[in-house]
Amino acid sequence: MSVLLKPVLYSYFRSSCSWRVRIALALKGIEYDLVPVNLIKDGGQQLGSDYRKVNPMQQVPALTIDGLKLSQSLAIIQYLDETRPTPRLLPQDPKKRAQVRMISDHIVSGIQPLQNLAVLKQVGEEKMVSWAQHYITRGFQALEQLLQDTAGKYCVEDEVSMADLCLVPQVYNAERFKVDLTPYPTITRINQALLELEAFKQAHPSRQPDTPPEMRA
Ligand SMILES: N[C@@H](CCC(=O)N[C@@H](CS)C(=O)NCC(=O)O)C(=O)O
Repeated sequence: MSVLLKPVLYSYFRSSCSWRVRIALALKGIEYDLVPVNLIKDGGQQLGSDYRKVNPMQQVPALTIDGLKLSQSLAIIQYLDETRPTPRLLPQDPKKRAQVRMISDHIVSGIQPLQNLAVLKQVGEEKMVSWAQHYITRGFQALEQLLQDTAGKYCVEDEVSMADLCLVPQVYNAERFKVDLTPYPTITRINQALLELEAFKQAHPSRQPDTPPEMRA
């Protein structure tokens, strides 16, 4: 029965983790309903008891689909790819697939968690920006180097992959924290190429149902 219901994505317009999943849904042409979870309003709607039932970790995104309740953006993207394989987001070739996972994990485990809202709150207002800049810079220096071995038009050769879904939102975060991107020409080039694609435009924070009017494009 539940398989017939439309998927529901719990998302915040500016959340990079939600954005990864929105791109996957757009690329695969999967229709869904969106439930906005405002990470700032009311002290953070992700922290409320209702949302805790959806994702006990109190983070977005979460996706209900095929009778499942999933959190963790990479688990969601990989489930979508295994059940709705067109277009593929993980290459068939194990070597390329390993590179896609390496870059995805590099961003998702090695950079983003260090500038997550809950972490920045602990770091404190005064040090927040320099902290985020430090870890994004450290991660981007390594990423720029990794991409020398893997990149074509996109992160891994010329097919859009899960790694690209992680890259674009992370660059957006870097720009928000005013990280100088000039030392990363490969990251910048790939980001620009991806932002030209319709699915990336549709999933952009400036075009979400919960985007505030002043941030709409
Ligand atoms: N590993 C998780 C991370 C999720 C995550 O960090 N979500 C952020 C937004 S991008 C969040 O909900 N933060 C809320 C908070 O820190 O209170 C994933 O990939 O889905």
